[in-house]
Amino acid sequence: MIVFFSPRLAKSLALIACLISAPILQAQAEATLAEDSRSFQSWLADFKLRALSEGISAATLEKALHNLVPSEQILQSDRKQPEFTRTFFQYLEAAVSPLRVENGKIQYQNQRALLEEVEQKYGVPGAYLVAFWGMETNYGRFTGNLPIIQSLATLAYDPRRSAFFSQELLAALRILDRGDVPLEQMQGSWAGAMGQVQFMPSNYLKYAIDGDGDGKVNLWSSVPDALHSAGYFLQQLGWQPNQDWGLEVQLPSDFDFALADGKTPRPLQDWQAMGVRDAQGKTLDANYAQNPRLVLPSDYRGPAFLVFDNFRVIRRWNNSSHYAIAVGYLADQLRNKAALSKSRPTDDQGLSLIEIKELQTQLSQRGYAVGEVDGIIGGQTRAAIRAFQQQYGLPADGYPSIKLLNQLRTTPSKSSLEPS
Ligand SMILES: [Ca+2]
Repeated sequence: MIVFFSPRLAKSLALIACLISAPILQAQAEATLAEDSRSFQSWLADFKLRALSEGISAATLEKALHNLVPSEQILQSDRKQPEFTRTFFQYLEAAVSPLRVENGKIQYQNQRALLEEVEQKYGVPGAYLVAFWGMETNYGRFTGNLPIIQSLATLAYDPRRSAFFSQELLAALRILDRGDVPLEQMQGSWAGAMGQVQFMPSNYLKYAIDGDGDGKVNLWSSVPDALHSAGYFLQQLGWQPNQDWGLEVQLPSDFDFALADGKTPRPLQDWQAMGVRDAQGKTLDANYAQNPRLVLPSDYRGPAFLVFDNFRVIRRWNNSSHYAIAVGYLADQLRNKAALSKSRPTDDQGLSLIEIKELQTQLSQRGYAVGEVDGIIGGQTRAAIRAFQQQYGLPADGYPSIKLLNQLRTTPSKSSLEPS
């Protein structure tokens, strides 16, 4: 059973109780609210003991946890499931907007000396550092304004992922204890990501660097600290110097789109033999990384990318292939590389949660294994879509679309094909 902290429910119960003048109900509602806060306070008391035993000073705990109450806003953010999925093009247009490219070019120029210093040290080219910085906080313009200690304490108290967030809360307290940043400045995202490159507290402890040499690691106010930290973090995640993230390629019209699974590395000459060319239609450069994977983030009409090891490094920072393409593409734009060769199709539209569930149900009813009908497009759902497309002679891009859903709706299901 999930114990759900819900002051709003308690408040509405109290309101209903007042309206119908039922003193008993009201007393019960107030009791629930009091119980919620008592159980948070008793959880917090235990947590303080643990933090003390792990070496965090009493003074820091006293200051940081004083008068702390859980935040309902944080719990709601944690439980929110998006109603609509964004397509690759919708995502990319927001993530790599002309304004973000323009501001990125200014930073790429302004921070040149610092970026060269960081590249020398950690092997990560400046354009990528600026791209991460832009993706995470719009070059430090928006680092999040929620108090980190309250967010993490709420999520650590909530049973859902308590162990993970308790560790992050301990790490955040350790950062305060070290004196890197004052409590008032320690603000960030609802999930606890902090500063100009949005590090979680445990990564802050492990990877954040004092880039400006003032003796403190402050990822909010120091750009040198933020960019040195991003460089060191990427190096530790396995960044390959002298290698790009990937590149846009052209596929022949009879290409087997099922090969674009984003997972299977193949020798460069194999892709070449299958007719894969660079976006300008030229032979693949033999200097590219040797065993790239093929990614098709939109449908078969959209752009295709051969991606290298650094693509996987970017996904270790944030495990999303849309994010990884956006970082790589933004870095390319900062270096004045070519824009994408494909533009957004007019019928490009993300599916709603309900439509994805229907898609999964329709596939499942036709004998294609989708796993759980959960409204999430994962590997199994994509494989089921490909199998359906292959059976009906459609390009097997594994891409969930309204068109595909309509095709499924008009395809007889297995049960209706069987003789009654
Ligand atoms: Ca510093």
